[in-house]
Amino acid sequence: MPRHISPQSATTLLPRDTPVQLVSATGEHTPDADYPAPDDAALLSAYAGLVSGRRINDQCNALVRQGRLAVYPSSNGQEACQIAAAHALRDTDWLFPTYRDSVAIITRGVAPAEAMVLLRGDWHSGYDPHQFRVAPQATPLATQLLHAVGFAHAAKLRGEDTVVLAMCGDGATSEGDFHEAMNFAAVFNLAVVFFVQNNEFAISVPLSRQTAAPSLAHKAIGYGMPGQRVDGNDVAALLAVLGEAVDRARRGDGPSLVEAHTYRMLAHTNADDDTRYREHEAVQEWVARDPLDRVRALLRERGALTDDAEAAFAETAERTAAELRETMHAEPQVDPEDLFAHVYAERPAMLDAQWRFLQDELDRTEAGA
Ligand SMILES: Cc1ncc(C[n+]2csc(CCOP(=O)(O)OP(=O)(O)O)c2C)c(N)n1
Ligand SMILES: [Mg+2]
Repeated sequence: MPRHISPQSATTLLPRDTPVQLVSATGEHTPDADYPAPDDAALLSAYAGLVSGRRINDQCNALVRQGRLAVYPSSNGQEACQIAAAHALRDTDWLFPTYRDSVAIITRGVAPAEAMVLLRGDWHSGYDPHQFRVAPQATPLATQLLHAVGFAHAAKLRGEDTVVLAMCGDGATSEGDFHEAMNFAAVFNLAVVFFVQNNEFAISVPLSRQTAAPSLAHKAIGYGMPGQRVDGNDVAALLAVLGEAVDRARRGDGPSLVEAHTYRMLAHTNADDDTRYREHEAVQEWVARDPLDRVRALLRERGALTDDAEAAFAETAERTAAELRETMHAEPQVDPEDLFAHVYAERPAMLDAQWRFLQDELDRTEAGA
């Protein structure tokens, strides 16, 4: 039997025509009937996170140039998305991040140096996912969305009230895995929030070559879940919209899709030259929409952000960066046998032969040294 849905109820799944915004680019509060603004305490805590997040991004870019990190996909300009994703969740919830979401992971409690282990090329994950309830950062696009959905399905079968927030980029929405994850989550009514950071680029491919949909949030209705658009540089709006999506999931009302409109201020990674595919002026336009400036302006105007608090936030950020620097400048202690560990429960003969070959090489190098 075809399912009959009234046009009115289908419409409730559609996103707004314009992204939800609670704080303008110049720092004025713009009230919204559907999304109450977070209180000043929540905004202050978010602002502290933004200051640290920006500092971590800057530090990691420097570490790449110093040869201490192999690669760094920066979230510079996207820090509001990073902080809001972490703050929207309870400790018992789970985050499924991408390679660009280091700041969100660190905001969840992972030590910065541990979060950088993947990007230094030492291990697939430098932290214990179960300790922080953060899945390993995924590099193959959109694969983490399927893991997230499977995880939420398991949580539901166990009767847990865990909410899973799964992050991806605009480009990742073109992957089959995105489609499968959205469909499965909706059909099984799972507690998943799909959080798309639309930073307008997938390396050099602009959004206009990625989709013909009116917005990425419009994709949600096709799966039978609500989609919403939010200003991705407005941490207040992000907290409100993501908070609502998380509450909905926890109530048992199923998954939803949140698209944050933001911008990648730097190249894709240090290995990319963005001057080959975008104009400097286009990037400059986003400087005025910086996520730190607007919430700072709002909190200063209200007297909620004092000079002392600003100094304390900056000091914390500086200390975090210094600790990260120190740890990353120490030579990592690596064991070559780690290359073979954790691949198979029992090492097959072929891999064992390779290990013995390497061992022989190492022995001879040591003997010759
Ligand atoms: C399955 C897969 N195909 C291709 C790539 C190569 N790749 C790495 S990042 C990237 C662009 C992703 O863009 P987007 O999803 O918008 O995320 P952003 O990097 O902008 O955060 C591509 C194509 C990959 N990692 N995985
Ligand atoms: Mg992108």
